[in-house]
Amino acid sequence: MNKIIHDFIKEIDSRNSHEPEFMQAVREVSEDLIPYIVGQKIYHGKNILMRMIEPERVVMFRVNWIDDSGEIRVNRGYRVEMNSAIGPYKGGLRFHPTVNLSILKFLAFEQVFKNSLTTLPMGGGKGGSDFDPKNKSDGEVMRFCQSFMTELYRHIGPNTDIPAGDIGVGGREIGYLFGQYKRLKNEFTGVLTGKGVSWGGSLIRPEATGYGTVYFAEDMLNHIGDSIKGKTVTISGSGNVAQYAAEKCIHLGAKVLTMSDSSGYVFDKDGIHEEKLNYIMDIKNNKRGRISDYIKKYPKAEFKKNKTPWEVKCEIALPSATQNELNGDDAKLLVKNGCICVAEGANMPCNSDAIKTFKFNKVLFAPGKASNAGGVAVSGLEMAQNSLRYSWSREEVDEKLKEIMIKIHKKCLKHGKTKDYIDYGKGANISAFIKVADAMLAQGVV
Ligand code: NDP
Ligand code: 2IT
Repeated sequence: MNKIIHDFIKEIDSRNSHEPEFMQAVREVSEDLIPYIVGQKIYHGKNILMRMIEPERVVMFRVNWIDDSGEIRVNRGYRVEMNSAIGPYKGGLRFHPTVNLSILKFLAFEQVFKNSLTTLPMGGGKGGSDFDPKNKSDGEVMRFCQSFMTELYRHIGPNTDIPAGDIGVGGREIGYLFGQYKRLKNEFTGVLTGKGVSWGGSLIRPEATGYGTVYFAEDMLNHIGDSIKGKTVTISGSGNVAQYAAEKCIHLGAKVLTMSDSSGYVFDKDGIHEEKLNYIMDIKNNKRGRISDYIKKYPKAEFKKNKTPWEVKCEIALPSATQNELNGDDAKLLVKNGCICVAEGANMPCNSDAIKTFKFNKVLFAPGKASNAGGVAVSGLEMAQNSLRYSWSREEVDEKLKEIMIKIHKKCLKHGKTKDYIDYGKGANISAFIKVADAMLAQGVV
């Protein structure tokens, strides 16, 4: 078996060796899937995984825009349309200076599996740009978004490809992107999700990824007769996912000890309670400031410059910032300090060594494609509401989100349960694969 996996990875690597994040995601999935596929007559010998690894289409384009000083700027835009077997391409847009094809292909590949797990009819895609929205004026962000959409609009549509937010793309950016799409097409459709509630957005969409991650952690703990209530939690990031993960932890009676950004983390041993979290939301969302501003208002807390939160003793860790932000040494420290549960709010935040450490030590570990699927799931519910020309209440959407997270948990159990451990990664990969592979087989070699 190891040889089959090795040869397969070697072949994929020969085509994608310059794409380390993409190869990392492919390797993790292949190690779970190849042993499964080999034992299944209907999938074996059909090159099905190879077909899933190759994007159906990638578009790359120039994005010119003019900054406030009148200078012409050039960025690169992308959309990776990975797989449309079970529905139109669906996935976020990331605006961050580190964005490149490797990162977007890894995100699009993971998205295919994640979207399959949600039970909703969505294929997978991802896009974005190396544009950095930090320290840009609203006018600059608007002009960039308009220029980006002026090319992207011809590749997307409410039944073709439906982008949403990700790092650096929140409500403001979705608004500017939607405005430009509507103007170019003269159509008011659900072509993007994460829209404002008064213009086609869904209640609970901003909260969905963070809430869903915590619901999933609670499902894992409930399964072993435990719960989040009273537990200590470390969270990384202080953006959309981290903020609402923190909010749900607080609602469920846990104590949130940390939040972070790319300059370091804050440690508040008294717990980041609701009022403190509101302050963080104001700093990050309205003032577009830094997490270090927290200690100006709460001087009893500490700011650890250029450090990550994993050195803080906790029972639950929710990495919710970015890929590969938690490595093998971090994982060892978390285990040593008594951490029993890790749910990924971000995409691939734990590197391969970290995952191995968690599995070896039988820590409950949820991969992002399962635990952070609540965001895209509510995007799917936003699409459904747009098609119905109707909107559901907060309670209705939250209830549907909870049900979806429970269903994902059950799917992971079905294929991930071993004698004394639940391998949520394997369970998620196999469950997600079956739905996509069956659809691909039914649709022929296309
Ligand atoms: P935001 O842009 O709202 O926030 C990102 C946060 O992560 C910020 O605190 C940011 O800090 C930090 N961060 C970004 N890059 C780095 C880095 N290289 N090192 C350290 N910290 C970093 O993004 P989201 O909260 O939406 O996304 C966070 C993660 O969750 C991503 O992995 C995304 O793919 C994933 N995700 C998002 C979903 C969504 O619905 N938004 C759905 C599912 C997953 P700083 O401000 O300093 O850059
Ligand atoms: O990674 C993700 O799932 C997202 N950024 C959300 C995608 C979406 O279409 O809502």
